[in-house]
Amino acid sequence: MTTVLKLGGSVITDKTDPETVDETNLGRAADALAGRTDVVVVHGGGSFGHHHADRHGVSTTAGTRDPEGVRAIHGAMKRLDAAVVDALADVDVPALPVHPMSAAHRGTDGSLSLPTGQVRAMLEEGFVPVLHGDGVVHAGEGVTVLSGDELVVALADALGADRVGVCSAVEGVYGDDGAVIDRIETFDDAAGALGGSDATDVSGGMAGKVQRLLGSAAPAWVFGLDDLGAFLDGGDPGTRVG
Ligand code: IP8
Repeated sequence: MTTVLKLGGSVITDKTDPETVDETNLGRAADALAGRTDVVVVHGGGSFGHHHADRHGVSTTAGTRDPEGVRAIHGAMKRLDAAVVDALADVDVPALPVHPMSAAHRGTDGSLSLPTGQVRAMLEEGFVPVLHGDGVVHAGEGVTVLSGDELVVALADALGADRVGVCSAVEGVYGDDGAVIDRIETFDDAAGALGGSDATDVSGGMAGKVQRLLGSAAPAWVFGLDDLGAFLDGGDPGTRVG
């Protein structure tokens, strides 16, 4: 059984402080992953990617042709990826970095082309690939942002994954009444309750997340860090999307 898991940038970094890892949360996430090899990990940008993307006016649709800006975004994401790989290595997870910008591209319509043969081969050889939100070359735009949410869906579909998990800074998707919604099957189920994100987030916050996850062939769950172990054990925590 293959699981694609996103560790939200808000979980593993301090989003209010540029390029700061939340070591406690990252350690907790790594502990939950200890002993597992049937998982592809993707992490978001948090205080690493989003500040740079915002400063250079780059989003998932608006690009830049400034190579320094692109290197700043990609370089920050590589630093965060190295921190995630190291944290996983510390608990003996056979983690290997995979940098999407080196392989992916978008067409003029924004559609993503993402080779995944290397990810599949890593899994088959017993490694845990660790990908991340990144910059992506985009026909007609230069380089735009490739969010971790888009990556999890593309990976889950390409790999025929059984489950998608999005470990976020909240316990699930909240409804109008402030309670976590058990299940979202259509965007309308939660449209009223889905707001933006508090800190700098160039990829659309919870609304964008839910919209992308609804496009996944595999069922997805949005949950908080306390429930990561339960999710990896096959449980049904937080909000099921799809
Ligand atoms: O936090 C965004 O990934 P996300 C990555 O998953 C960058 O949306 C480069 C801002």
